[in-house]
Amino acid sequence: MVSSMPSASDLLGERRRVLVTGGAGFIGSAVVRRLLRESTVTVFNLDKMGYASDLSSIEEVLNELDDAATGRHRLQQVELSDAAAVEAAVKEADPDLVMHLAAESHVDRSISGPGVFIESNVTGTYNLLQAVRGHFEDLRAERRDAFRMHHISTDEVFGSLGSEGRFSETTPYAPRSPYSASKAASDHLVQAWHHTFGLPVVLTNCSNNYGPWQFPEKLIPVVTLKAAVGESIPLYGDGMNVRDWLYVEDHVDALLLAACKGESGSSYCVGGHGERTNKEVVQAICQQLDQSCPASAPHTDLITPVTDRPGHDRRYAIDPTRISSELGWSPRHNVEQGLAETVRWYLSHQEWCNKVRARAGYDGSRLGMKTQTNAESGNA
Ligand code: NAD
Ligand code: TDX
Repeated sequence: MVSSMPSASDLLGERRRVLVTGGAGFIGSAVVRRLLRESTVTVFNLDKMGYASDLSSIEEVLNELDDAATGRHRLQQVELSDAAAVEAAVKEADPDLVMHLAAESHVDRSISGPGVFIESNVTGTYNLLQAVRGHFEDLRAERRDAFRMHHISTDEVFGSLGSEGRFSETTPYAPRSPYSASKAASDHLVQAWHHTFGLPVVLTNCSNNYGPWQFPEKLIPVVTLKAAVGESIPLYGDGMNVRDWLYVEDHVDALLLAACKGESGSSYCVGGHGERTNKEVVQAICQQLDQSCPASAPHTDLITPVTDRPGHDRRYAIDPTRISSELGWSPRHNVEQGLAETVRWYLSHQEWCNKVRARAGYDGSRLGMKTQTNAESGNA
């Protein structure tokens, strides 16, 4: 670890109780692991335990730590669209800090079935804001001063870039998928609760994360797992769409800094100067597989251009100047190292991938080509 990144314990200071929503998901579980390893706070993990949820990584950490750590992780299986359940969970957690990561997160699924994105990301965030606002207003003065609600969002709220420019905190919102529109709506709700009700909030908008324990439906795990078994690798459109890749642990660094040191009412853009075309990412994975599991033909032969994602954003890129200069954040992994580690991890955790895919009833096939209508989703 670089010396400039303080430990979670140093950052949290006097805060003893942290409510993490979505703590059974990819990024949320990385936050929970860090809090358990690097501090003695009690973590309330509010998650509906949906298709992308899994607690194996947290259980591994609890097994490494002493018995007392087990009591520091409290799962609250709660659906955010249930206002009464959310209110009860916030009361039980009695948090000094809320880190709100729970959301439906896969763009392709938001095309096939947008309804759950509105329920979870918009209504869910509204219910959480109302419950947290009630909690904040009841806090004693000394806890109120340090209290923050940190809303974790995405660069996709800013829309699609051409070949030039980068998103920053002043970029106008222009979401273009059901997922990004639902996240943009939640960002606006969070800002409104700050301005109207005085709730102390911090927002972060991050670029594409990658790393271990991601539900295998997104680009890097999908490509690695398909290439490993010789299946064709679906590359959407011309493969020249650009994403700004950030290793998940670097995102956790940024989240802890923003949650604990960020200025109330502010937002911070997070990205690691990791711009790559999808084609470059896929080719790099194939080259690594050529070395670690050589086949009769190069793995790049498996790359298959497929029909583009509807409304596919062309390019995302983040200017992280603000979080770097104000909070001292910088990424600790470059894409080459991080990607190589991640590919090795998926190759050695294929059993876990098979388990979570089977539990979710997901066979790895293409998502997001057919839009669900009201009649199909039961809203007619
Ligand atoms: P994920 O899909 O892996 O995990 C999300 C978790 O939230 C799941 O465990 C799920 O069960 C839970 N959840 C969803 N809806 C819920 C509801 N209604 N009630 C309770 N729990 C619910 O997602 P992730 O990749 O870990 O993303 C976490 C957050 O970070 C999201 O808010 C996402 O928008 C944001 N984000 C993700 C990325 C990325 O590249 N993955 C980048 C930037 C921002
Ligand atoms: O099989 C695939 N083939 C392919 O070409 C898949 C799954 C994806 N793609 C392309 C689409 C995108 O241009 O790869 C790129 C990355 O796709 P995803 O992994 O689905 O991520 P993206 O749509 O960019 O969104 C991600 O980053 C921002 C997360 O899922 C969001 O939660 C986050 O907010």
